[in-house]
Amino acid sequence: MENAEKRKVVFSGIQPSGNITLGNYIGALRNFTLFDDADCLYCLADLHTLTVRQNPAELRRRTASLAAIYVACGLDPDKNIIYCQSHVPAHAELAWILNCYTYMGELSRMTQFKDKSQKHADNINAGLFDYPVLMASDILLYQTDIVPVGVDQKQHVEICRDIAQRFNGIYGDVFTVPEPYIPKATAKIMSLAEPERKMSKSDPEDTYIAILDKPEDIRRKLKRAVTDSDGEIRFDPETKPGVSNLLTILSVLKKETMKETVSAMQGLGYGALKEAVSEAVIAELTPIQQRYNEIIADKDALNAMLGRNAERAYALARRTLRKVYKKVGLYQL
Ligand code: AQP
Repeated sequence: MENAEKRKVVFSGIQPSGNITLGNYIGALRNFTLFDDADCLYCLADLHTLTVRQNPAELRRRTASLAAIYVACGLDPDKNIIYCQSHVPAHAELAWILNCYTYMGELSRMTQFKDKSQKHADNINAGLFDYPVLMASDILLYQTDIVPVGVDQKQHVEICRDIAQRFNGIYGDVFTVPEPYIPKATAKIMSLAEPERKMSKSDPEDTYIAILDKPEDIRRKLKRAVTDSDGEIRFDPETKPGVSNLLTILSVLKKETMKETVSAMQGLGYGALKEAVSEAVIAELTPIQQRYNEIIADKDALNAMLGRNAERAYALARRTLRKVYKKVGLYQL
């Protein structure tokens, strides 16, 4: 009975590793506001960004910017715990323990590791390999029930579940085993330049729309978005990935079904489709940008919010960490 009434815990995060994209927004961020009746934690995953070389000043700037974006997108920082991962040392501490319960073989199967190793062949560091263990720690520290993510992170949530189940199998029910929350239709927004690949914030600027892009940049980028040569507006991600990506963005932002969007666009040219997508994106992002500008202008208030929320997060994380230390046999005072 008690369990049935327990509020669900929701956890997710985004890395401040570049300009936050429309892909991050549609695939993840937008869904963070759906869990009104749960206890939600949303972190700025700054430790994760170090797996790829960062410019330190840029990283600091982007971290504060991402905090302001979270709030501007509708996350109330009094209701949701919005905090910086590196401000809660328990993330790194639990990661060490979980490293000892994770196998090299399972980590080497992670597609993100394979992709990023190719992308950063001169810096295939241990942190990049270990990324999923830190992510498992993020999630498990808070006894998380639900993890809203884009589909590219599904494999990482699965390995997190495996680690939790393995640990629980040895020591009893220490961790809640989380479920991913991945709305199918919007799980993956594709690159504007190579619509077979996902849109990523660490790719060149013209391949993505950033949440903070100006209207003229949004129009310019969408005008140049790669489509195809058959000229028909049809949803078919296999043979028409560029057009299908534009249709996905349009239907999500207009809150229509794909069928409605396609029939509204039927018979029009790609130019009209791109114009419609531009208008929808600008209409969605303008109010977010207005709120963002107000929030980022008051750095003291933003920092105070992050300080307060890091303490709230740490208080919760410590409970799990203490339990884990005890279970594995670390000497307690
Ligand atoms: N293109 C996308 N479509 C849908 N969802 C996406 N996400 C990322 N790209 C898309 C989701 O956004 C959340 C934050 O991701 P992250 O910052 O932790 O890392 P990522 O998945 O590696 O995102 P990027 O933008 O591709 O960053 P970089 O370039 O730094 O690696 C996640 O929930 C992710 O699924």
